Amino acid sequence: MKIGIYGGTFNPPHLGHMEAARTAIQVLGLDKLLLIPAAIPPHKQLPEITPDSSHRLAMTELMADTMGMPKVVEVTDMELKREGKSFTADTLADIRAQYPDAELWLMMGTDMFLSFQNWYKPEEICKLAGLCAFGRTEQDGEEVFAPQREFLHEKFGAKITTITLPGLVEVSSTQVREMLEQGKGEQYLNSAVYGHILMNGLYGTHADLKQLDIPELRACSYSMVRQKRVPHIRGTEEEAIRLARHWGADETMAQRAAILHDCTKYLELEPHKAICARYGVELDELEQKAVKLLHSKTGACMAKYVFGEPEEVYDAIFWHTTGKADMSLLAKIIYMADYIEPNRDFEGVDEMRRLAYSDLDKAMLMGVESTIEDMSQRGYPIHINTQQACQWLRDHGVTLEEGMGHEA
Ligand code: DGI
Ligand code: FE
Ligand code: FE
Repeated sequence: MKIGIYGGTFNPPHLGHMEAARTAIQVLGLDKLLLIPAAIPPHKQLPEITPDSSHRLAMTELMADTMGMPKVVEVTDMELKREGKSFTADTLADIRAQYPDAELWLMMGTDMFLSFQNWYKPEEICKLAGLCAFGRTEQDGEEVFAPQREFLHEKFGAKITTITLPGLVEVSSTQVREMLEQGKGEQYLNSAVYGHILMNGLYGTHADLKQLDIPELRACSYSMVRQKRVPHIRGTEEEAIRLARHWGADETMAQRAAILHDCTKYLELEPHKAICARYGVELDELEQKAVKLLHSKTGACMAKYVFGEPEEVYDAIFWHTTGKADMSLLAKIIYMADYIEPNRDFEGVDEMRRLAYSDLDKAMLMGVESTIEDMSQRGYPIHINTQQACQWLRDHGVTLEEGMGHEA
């Protein structure tokens, strides 16, 4: 097993880090890459604007999640937990103890590689791991690296490999921090990382969360969810805009509701309950225990109270999971967009897509009936609002023609 070790302050983690990580996995053929946010780096003081280490850990996790390789890329808080100065020699000893037979590779940038002899216990590091230095360009690589490689090999018996990062994102964390303070720098960050920074006002950003533009709102939403859900949220956004345009609803409200509709999807039961209690959302017996029914309510609360969205957006998000009797046009659009967005794939989805653009209420009935059928098959209780959504449509003369596998 080959393990890469990539430490740093990740202050903040940016696209350059991600690219280095990706390239290392590929070039070295790593089975695992450990990203290790450092507590206090031995070689420098952290700048004053540095956020709490829990934020650096959270942002590094968001970056790792964005890479979409959960079995390979792992973030560890071992250095943060250890406290005090983070010495690589200690970290490597811990990793070695955990993986006695693994081949370890320590990743570092050019500067670190060129001053390696001044590190704490360099000979010990070389006994535990190979050194993987990444340079910016081919030329800068060989000319500078070759003598140092020879020197470290002679002095410490270092095993060294150098990789060049072809399209390296030319930016440092220092530059990113400076840009963030001036309200820029978004293009050097993963969207979710940028959202985490905005939501917590890190690095001197003073974004008014109630006045965010669309890219900022997306970033905030993505920072709250697992990154594998982002394509679904993006698809729902596109579908909601199309449906709003088609049916004459407010496109911007539809778009913003869709962006936020699942933003609390990964909260645990307790935080859901806390948000509902705080904003006065009462929960019935089923909702008290069915965590899947809560994200629409807490997502609506976030939209209204954190992001300042209007009542219509709150309402559309609030009802997107169960539906209800007599829904607003915007609520129907969000409900359907969630159901038929381009990433959805289930039996009957094409028929539902056709209906959504020809007869919205029929599409709603088909959606609600499919949910009821699906829940029944799994033995889950049908929420009263789901039942009432269905009943209301039928009471208002909505039917599904025969021959579609649904009763009229
Ligand atoms: O959040 P999404 O996955 O995009 O979609 P959604 O908001 O429609 O949530 C779907 C989940 O909600 C799914 O796990 C089933 C659950 N659900 C929807 N209606 C009912 C329900 N669960 C129960 N028990 N009863 C319902 O009526
Ligand atoms: Fe949802
Ligand atoms: Fe959804």
